[in-house]
Amino acid sequence: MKSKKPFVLLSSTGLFIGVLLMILSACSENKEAEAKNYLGPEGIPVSQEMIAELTSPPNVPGPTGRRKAKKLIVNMEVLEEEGEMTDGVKYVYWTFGGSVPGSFIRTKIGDEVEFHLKNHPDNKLPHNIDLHAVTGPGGGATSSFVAPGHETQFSFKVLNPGLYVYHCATAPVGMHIANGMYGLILVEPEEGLPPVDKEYYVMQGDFYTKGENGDRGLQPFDMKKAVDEDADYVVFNGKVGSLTGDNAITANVGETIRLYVGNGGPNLVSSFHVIGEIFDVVRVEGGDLINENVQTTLVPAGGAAIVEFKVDVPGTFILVDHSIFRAFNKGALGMLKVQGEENKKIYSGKQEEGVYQPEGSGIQEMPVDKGVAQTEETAKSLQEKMEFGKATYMRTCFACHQAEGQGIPNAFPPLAKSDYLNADLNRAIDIVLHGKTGEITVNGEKYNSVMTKQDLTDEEVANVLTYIYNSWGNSKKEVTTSMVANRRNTH
Ligand code: HEC
Ligand SMILES: [Cu+2]
Repeated sequence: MKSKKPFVLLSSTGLFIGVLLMILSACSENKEAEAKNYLGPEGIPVSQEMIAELTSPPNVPGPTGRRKAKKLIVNMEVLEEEGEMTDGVKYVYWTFGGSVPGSFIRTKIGDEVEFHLKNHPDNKLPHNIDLHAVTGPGGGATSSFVAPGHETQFSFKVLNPGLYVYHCATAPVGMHIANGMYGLILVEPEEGLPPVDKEYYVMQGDFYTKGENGDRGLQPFDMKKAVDEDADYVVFNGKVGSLTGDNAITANVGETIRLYVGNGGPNLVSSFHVIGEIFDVVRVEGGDLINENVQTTLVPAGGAAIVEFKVDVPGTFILVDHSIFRAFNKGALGMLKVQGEENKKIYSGKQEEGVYQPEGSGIQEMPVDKGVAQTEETAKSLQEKMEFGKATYMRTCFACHQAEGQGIPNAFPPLAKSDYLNADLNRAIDIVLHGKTGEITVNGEKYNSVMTKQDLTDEEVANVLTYIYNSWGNSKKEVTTSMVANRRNTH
């Protein structure tokens, strides 16, 4: 509901007037100002150094207000951690700063950001970061690639105001994003955004699990469903219920709210809507364009929007992706709880909290347990072994050794045309059964890393190795279940 016209200072207009005044007053101003107007944001000088405040969702760091551009140090740590998608459903999230979405970064136009990306030593995979607010190749991705136990550093100057997505861009990119590696970085205009009473950070993401929605236990990522865009969960802030019940965001009647809404995807576009509210202002796609009096705004995958509204009456307002099955059946539902005096003129009703959650928190009852299945049958022909082996590979080995067995330089050795693999079949079986540490040389390149023990049945090991040996130019050996059982019992 609208109270007053939002005041908007288009920074380009401001700049234009600034330039005009400069010309009229016929120079003699200080050199800094001249450089700035001549070069645009690139010329904005930075004073002092400052450590960026980073917040986890739904919190947002304090406004930059009227502060000058600074050298802003961002310390971001990548953590791979098990978390809960919903009651009884576990998922291993890959995160920027330990949360999904990752820590919110708030900058001001002209800031020189010195970005430190740390990959925790307990992590299994290399990562990097592509910030859409960066002007430069890969948005920082190539400069920030970092292996577990290492740290990288790069800098950039923020030149364009707006709300931007950042995400991991390490291959397979879709998988890193699907596991939660995204967040928002805000670049405030010189004069700052107009003040509001409450600001919150909400980011949508779609998740793909081996089991169906609600299947219990630790659910691995499902590549096939991700490729097919067949999401099991569509959620705000990383999990079902992150913004409902006690986790709801709050406000008081009469306050103005600003939501920084992002969409990490990887696949789905969000039709963002707040049930019972009208956005007084939408900063469309997080840019300079302002739309007013909007019911639902599109937030593209890898994009954002800023929505602002005043709350006039108390009650629970439901945040949804208005592709509505996602809200009621897959988790894309949050709550804004507003307290205060009723205003019968604006709304007369009879209100019921939670009225919009008739089907619970996004979990549908699934009568049969499909948790296991899949590899229970026994493969008979070589072709079947290849098929089952490929499924195991895509589920278990693929994250490190990559889709075509090509590996990742300096991190994961190739399985394609691997001289190490082809030289000794029993050794390969042992590696899959027990893991591997210490230096090895594969195709002339040295690796000294850790492959954890893979929790697979003898048949799964036989099938996955048969698949690998019969793919990508390897030596076409067939591995049987009894060969694996024999190694397991004797080594
Ligand atoms: C978490 C990452 C990771 C996963 C998952 C993983 N590996 Fe590995 N793998 C490695 C690393 C790292 C090495 C090298 C270990 C070393 O340096 O001693 C390796 C080495 C190997 C080797 C020997 C080197 C070569 O290139 O021939 C084989 C064979 C192998 N892995 C097979 C598999 C199979 C099969 C799977 C799935 C069942 C799998 N790995 C899952 C990380 C992984
Ligand atoms: Cu990553």
